[in-house]
Amino acid sequence: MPEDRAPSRPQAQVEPYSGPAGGWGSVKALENILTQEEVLLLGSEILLHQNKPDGYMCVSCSWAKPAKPRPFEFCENGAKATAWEITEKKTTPEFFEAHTVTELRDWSDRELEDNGRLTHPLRYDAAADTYFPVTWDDAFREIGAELKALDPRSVVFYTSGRASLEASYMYQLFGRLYGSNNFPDSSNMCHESTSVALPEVIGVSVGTVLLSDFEKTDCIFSFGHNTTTNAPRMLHPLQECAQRDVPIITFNPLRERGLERFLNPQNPVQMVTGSTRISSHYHQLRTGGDIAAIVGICKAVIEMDDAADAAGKPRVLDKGFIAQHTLGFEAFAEFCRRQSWPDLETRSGITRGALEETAAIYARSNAVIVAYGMGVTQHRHGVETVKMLVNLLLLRGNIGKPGAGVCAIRGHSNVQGQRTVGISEKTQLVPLDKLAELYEFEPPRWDGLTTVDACAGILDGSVKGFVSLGGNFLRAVPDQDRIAPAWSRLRLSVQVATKLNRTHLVPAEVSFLLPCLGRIEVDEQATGPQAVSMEDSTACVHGSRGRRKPVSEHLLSEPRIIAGIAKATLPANRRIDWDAWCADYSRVRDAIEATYPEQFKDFNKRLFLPGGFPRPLAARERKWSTKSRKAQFSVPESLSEPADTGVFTLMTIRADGQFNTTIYRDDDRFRGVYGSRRVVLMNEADIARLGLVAGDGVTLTTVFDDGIERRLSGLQVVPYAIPAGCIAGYYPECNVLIPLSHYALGSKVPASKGVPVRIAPDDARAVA
Ligand SMILES: Nc1nc2c(c(=O)[nH]1)N[C@H]1C(S)=C(S)[C@@H](COP(=O)(O)OP(=O)(O)OC[C@H]3O[C@@H](n4cnc5c(=O)[nH]c(N)nc54)[C@H](O)[C@@H]3O)O[C@H]1N2
Ligand SMILES: Nc1nc2c(c(=O)[nH]1)N[C@H]1C(S)=C(S)[C@@H](COP(=O)(O)OP(=O)(O)OC[C@H]3O[C@@H](n4cnc5c(=O)[nH]c(N)nc54)[C@H](O)[C@@H]3O)O[C@H]1N2
Ligand SMILES: [Mo]
Repeated sequence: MPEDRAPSRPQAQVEPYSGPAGGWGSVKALENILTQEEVLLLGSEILLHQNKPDGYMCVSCSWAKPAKPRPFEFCENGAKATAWEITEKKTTPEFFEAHTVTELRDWSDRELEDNGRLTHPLRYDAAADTYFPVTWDDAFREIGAELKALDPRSVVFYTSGRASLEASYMYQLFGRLYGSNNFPDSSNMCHESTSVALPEVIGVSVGTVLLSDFEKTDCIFSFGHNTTTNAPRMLHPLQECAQRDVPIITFNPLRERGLERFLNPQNPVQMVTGSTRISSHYHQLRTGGDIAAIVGICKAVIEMDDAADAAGKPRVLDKGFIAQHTLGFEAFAEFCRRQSWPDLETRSGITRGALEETAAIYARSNAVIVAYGMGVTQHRHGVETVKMLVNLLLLRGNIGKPGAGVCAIRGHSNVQGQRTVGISEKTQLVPLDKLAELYEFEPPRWDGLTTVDACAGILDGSVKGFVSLGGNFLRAVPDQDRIAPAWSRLRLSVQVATKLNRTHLVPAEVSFLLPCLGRIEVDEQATGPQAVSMEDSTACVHGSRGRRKPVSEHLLSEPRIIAGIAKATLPANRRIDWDAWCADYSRVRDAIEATYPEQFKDFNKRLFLPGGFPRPLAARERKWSTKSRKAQFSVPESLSEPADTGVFTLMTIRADGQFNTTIYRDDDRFRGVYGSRRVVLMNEADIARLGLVAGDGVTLTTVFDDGIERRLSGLQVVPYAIPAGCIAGYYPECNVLIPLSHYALGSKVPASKGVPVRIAPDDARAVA
């Protein structure tokens, strides 16, 4: 993968951020982005409809949308995402006439997307090395012919988590009618560790809490999520909890600003009276130290219970719940009792005292929520860590009661919903029999490719066609330097997108770039303007209606594009009228309801229910759809990854100025890093020990035993409050360092938060 424009890279300016998250800084940042995207007046009006019943659902994160929204139910980052989508800037055919694809590869990720919305369907021309406009009919015809010539097993249908339930359902149906279960999506790089762990232990694949549980909880744990930047609207319920003196106990190697203090920029009183502390306790654990920390807390709780039992006092554990609802408690309790405190302290980086204090708070709380993000799922032991969080909750019956439960904070705004309506490579998660019955066909029964498998297939040549419903695959995956060259040997690449990104600049033999409507745009079809729907992190489903005039008259909606390709590829099926579905999306919702009658009961009627309608989840009712029909305690196989001397654990994270591979600005305001993303955040003592000083350029080299050298140079050292031995850099710049086979066991989520690396100065002085 060619690097971002390398020469004259600006030095990062470092100015530690002392304000709260939100506040006046937020107001200013919002002004900046609206101006930058040239949408000042219109943008502000549009924003009033964000996350409102009968408005449109934000294209940024998947945090729950309340039934009684605030006057402005959006955050700074949601507004940035809106401005980015409804920008006046355009990437037109004239633009491609003026720039070859080779030339564009020298542009940075930010420059590419900031050039504006794609306006015409395009086909790559190798002789001219650029994209030329093509009619939609020609594009569909040629894509259909290409797909028909390929073996369905060799074609991958990737989805980034933004497409609606309607588009996603049509996409998976089309793929299965074609003969493939290759449906990796961004979830495979994200919360798949959750989707693998939770079904095994509590029988559902998603978190169990509802927004209303935050009103009833009396203790919240937060593990590995940067709420400030990545789900800022969640700071509102957290703030309300903090104001009720609910302990919020955070485990994160970095001190994330919004988890410390928050000032609601929409509350005029607060803007004057000042910010609220969010976390009551903040534990900067070692990266990858979560299992050890959770086992430590569980050990202390179990030993408190042992002591209470011996003294004839009231029990600390919810013995009734454990007996009635769970299996495996004794083995887990024995495991915890056996662990030594010094070992748990070393592995977690947290003192016994702090873990015992946490256990005491847990033990006196009646309803506990555990919330978590990528700091948990993107590790070699990510699946096990999720199971440990469940163990902690099960000890006191904290699942299936008001104010308690698992809160898996998902990423993309509809990534959870896509999995719900059949975007999955795992056949056991898809009602194939039902699809077979409804559409009178025999769906493929083999498990498809995950994202990692798809990359491996691109490398070994077994994947020949790649259709992408959104996303920036080549930039989001690990080992990009290896996968991008192999990608150009693909026969077919079809990219449905809103903006130009790096994946589009690595053409296959036949490449199409198909521009689609964004969610904020009016989606006018034969029966009038259409609504779509999505599912948030709390499994509530919301309708969404675009408001903005489409940026170009040549755009098609995602359902229309999918239908166009489907019609050109598949024989007619009397049970599916693609045109009728496109004319009226409520018919697609009827089809979703027919496929999932319990989950989507009265789908069309409930589409715009304020707050969304919750999908029924068995675990919320203390019904366990696990193999044993009980909630399952589990014993971890390992407490942490072994660390060799001189090897650092690199986490690759998001800055405030980005949405995944979309870079709005080269700043990370809350971490105080401005003007460059080519930095590595390091502990001061480590910097001194390596003989470095702040501002030095360093090279990171991955320590991985597969004979492949992975290195990244020109990273500027920034001293930061992070535990010794742990460092942080930005995604996607650091993805070249992540080996494809370094992933979470069980889920294959790339272990992007636990990459073993060595550090050397750029001038190659040897460093011990
Ligand atoms: N504005 C904005 N919003 C977004 C996104 C965005 O890029 N920008 N992306 C969206 C997507 S797809 C997703 S998945 C989410 C991602 O949201 P997050 O889950 O917050 O993802 P990251 O930014 O990668 O940050 C991971 C956090 O985990 C911490 N961490 C790292 N390693 C460990 C560890 O070993 N243990 C613990 N306890 N903590 C650790 C890091 O310090 C950091 O605070 O956000 C979504 N929302
Ligand atoms: N090192 C490292 N790697 C990571 C991560 C990490 O933390 N560290 N995080 C992982 C995670 S959690 C995720 S979710 C993935 C994200 O991976 P992806 O979902 O593949 O990437 P995005 O950057 O979200 O995709 C951005 C592109 O989507 C297109 N787009 C935007 N809106 C729309 C739309 O409405 N429709 C269509 N069709 N296209 C649209 C635009 O063209 C834009 O360029 O990255 C993963 N990669
Ligand atoms: Mo994600």
